Amino acid sequence: MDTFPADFVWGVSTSAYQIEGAWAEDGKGESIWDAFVHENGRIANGDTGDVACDHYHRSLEDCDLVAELGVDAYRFSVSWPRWMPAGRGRVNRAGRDFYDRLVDALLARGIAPWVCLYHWDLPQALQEAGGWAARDTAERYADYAASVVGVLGDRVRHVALFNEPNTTAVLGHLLGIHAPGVSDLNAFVRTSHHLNLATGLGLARLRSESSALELGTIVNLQPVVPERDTDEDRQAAATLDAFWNGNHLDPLFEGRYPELTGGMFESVIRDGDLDRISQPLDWFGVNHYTHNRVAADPASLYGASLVPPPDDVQTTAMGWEVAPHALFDQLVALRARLGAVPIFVTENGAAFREAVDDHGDLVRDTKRIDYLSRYVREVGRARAAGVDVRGYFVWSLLDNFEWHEGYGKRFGLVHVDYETQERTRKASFEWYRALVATRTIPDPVET
Ligand code: IFM
Repeated sequence: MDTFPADFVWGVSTSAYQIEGAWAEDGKGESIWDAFVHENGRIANGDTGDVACDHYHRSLEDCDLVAELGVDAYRFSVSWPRWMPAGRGRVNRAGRDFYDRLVDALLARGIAPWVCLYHWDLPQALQEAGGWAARDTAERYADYAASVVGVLGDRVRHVALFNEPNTTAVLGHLLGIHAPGVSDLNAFVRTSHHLNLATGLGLARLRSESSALELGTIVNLQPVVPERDTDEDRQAAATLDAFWNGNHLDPLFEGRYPELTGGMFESVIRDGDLDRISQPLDWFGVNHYTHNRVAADPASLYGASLVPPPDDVQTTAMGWEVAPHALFDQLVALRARLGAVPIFVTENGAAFREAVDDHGDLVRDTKRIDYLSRYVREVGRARAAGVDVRGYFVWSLLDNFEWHEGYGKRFGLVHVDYETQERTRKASFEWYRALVATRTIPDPVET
């Protein structure tokens, strides 16, 4: 179970806004994240992604790091406003060329580029026209997707339509802690549906452009666990599960919304939408970090509140419980839902407090190695149990801008000094390199 076959895909993931910087350079349009981070009080420590890891200017150096890791694949996202500044119409040549060069640089190093078309940075111009709450944004997305694939599709095989539509819907439109900072049930419902619709419209459009593409999409899936064995807590868990997981899984794979939330969508679904959404996928991506404990809470929106893990349970710097078995449970549960669609774990990783040592040559991130070893082992266990998991991507290559948490939370295999932009490999980088080279989970004590 600790050894994986030669064709299992090992990778690392990043996203445009979290690493690129160059937020207003070379004709790039403003994104909702650019606008959001420049509002006072939105982001911890007043951080912004204006510079981030300066990847826009250092992409070749970063491709060298990916090559040194020896991974098979690198998943990055295209910034919609860098590609198409107004969200529609004119393509920004400099932005297009940046991604064109990135793809070539990866291929030249023997790394398969996995392109994600949307990792949360909607063009601000489209937000001003209604954002995801407006149906038209789904149509604009399909045009943008076709534009990217029209340029990169001759060299890229794996394309992800979305990264975590559920995070955009819940954190961005219900809780208001992510861009565009909206907290409104109606906007949430419309956004959720239009993100699903955009997935379906995008899939249909890209299929009509090319039959060589492997098209998939990615949802952040965290099992929801009732805190107590009571009807109330079980109901609370089922409701949160529908809001977080089901609202994006069920329409895709079953052509319907979950029973517990379905009523909310009646006013926004148009005839034929559920057929438009439930297009066949070539693969499905799971981003997974933890599970959530919940208790009934009639005063809260979903009738459920998150319960912190018990004191004796290990948590990451995000406060997320380290619960590797939840990944196994998640993958096994997905098998029944997805049928024959292969699964890739497109994100898994952890932020821990750590420091570059005195010599500045390595970050001894033993907790991350332990976390990754335990989670990868669960992937092996799921495969042994018959789940068709074909790859695993660590989040993330570099420490980066962790959304409303700013730069304080470091997920990278590579430490980034944000003052100097110096990259320092962590012990987990060496550990992952050994895993990829041998296809076998290394013994953590040897690293
Ligand atoms: O950093 C994020 C990423 O952008 C999406 N998935 C979860 C990660 C950790 O929070």
